[in-house]
Amino acid sequence: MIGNQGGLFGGIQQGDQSAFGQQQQQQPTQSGQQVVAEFKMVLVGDGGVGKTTFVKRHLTGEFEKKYIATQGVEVSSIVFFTNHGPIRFHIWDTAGQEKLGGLREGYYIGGQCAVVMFDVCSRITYKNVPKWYKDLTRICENIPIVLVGNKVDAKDRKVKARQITFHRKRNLQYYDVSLNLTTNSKSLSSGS
Ligand SMILES: Nc1nc2c(ncn2[C@@H]2O[C@H](COP(=O)(O)OP(=O)(O)O)[C@@H](O)[C@H]2O)c(=O)[nH]1
Ligand SMILES: [Mg+2]
Repeated sequence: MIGNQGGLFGGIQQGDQSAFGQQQQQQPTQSGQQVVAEFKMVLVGDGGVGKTTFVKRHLTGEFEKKYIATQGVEVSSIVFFTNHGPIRFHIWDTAGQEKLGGLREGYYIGGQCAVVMFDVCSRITYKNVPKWYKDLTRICENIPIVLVGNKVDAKDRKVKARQITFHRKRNLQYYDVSLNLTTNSKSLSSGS
């Protein structure tokens, strides 16, 4: 547990832009280091593409998970130790509402960075990327976004590398990844 009971998460409300902002008092990490920055990161993309797996994949270090019932959202706070010092990301993941259509505004509000994910084995999930991007940027106008094609370990890849062009138009970074722990493939966090 990170010692932020009632702190960062206690006062979250829809539209509360400052809930994760750098101006908030930052809680130290378990090892007592002061985090140098914290950010709300939102995960978007069709159901089944691997968003929740992405979160689970990063739960090896320091983290705290909170379910916000009113939003139907799971927020995992994960500290990444970088050259600039410890940075905490509050990663927002849906509880499956994306399968029913769009997400509520509150999911996006205050988002400071985002991952738009699709599954390279499912063409429809790539086809829906512009829709997710539009929903996201309608509310988060100018935030860093990475496009991620997941499941590159799978044998029946449907969306070929040359077909992935959306990021070029929008000037986004693109990563081909596998979040599958059983394969020793590329990892999003290492960016390799
Ligand atoms: N083969 C493969 N399966 C994956 C990978 N990442 C996630 N999955 C599987 O895809 C399914 C959906 O993943 P989940 O994280 O629940 O997707 P979400 O609906 O976007 O949160 C699960 O059965 C995962 O185990 C991957 O990199 N490779
Ligand atoms: Mg999920």
